[in-house]
Amino acid sequence: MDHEAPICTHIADSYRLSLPLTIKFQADRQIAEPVSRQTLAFLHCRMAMTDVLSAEDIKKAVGAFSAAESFNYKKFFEMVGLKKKSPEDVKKVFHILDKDRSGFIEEEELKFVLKGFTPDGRDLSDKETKALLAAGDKDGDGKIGADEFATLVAES
Ligand SMILES: [Ca+2]
Repeated sequence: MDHEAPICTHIADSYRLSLPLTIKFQADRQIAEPVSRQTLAFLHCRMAMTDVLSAEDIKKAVGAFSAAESFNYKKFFEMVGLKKKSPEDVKKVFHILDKDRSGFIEEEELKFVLKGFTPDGRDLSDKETKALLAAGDKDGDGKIGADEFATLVAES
């Protein structure tokens, strides 16, 4: 990976030969050159949660924890279908939740984790946010990295 590549280039790599997307993008932009890896990385960083998970599962899972202080990440990840997804899909979800593309899900992003799945999702309380951070932050740096997120999902 070259050092100027965006953090999610490794995701785009697996889509480099994704022809329909490439052609559609070129048609939209009326350009002839091949779409760069960076551009594809950008497009895939902008993926919607419903590109990875079913809208119905998301609705059910988010709905199940609509009551204050009821959030249970283990049940949520299972209900939303994330637990049975491939490591690549789990990484895509991680990157969608990493709104500022820092490469980590920070406490502020965790608070809005349900909104990351659907705009209807409620904000987590400070207590729920801290509990989720404590569960996911294995190395104690106060944020959740991609590997920590994968572990959190696997544990659920
Ligand atoms: Ca972040």
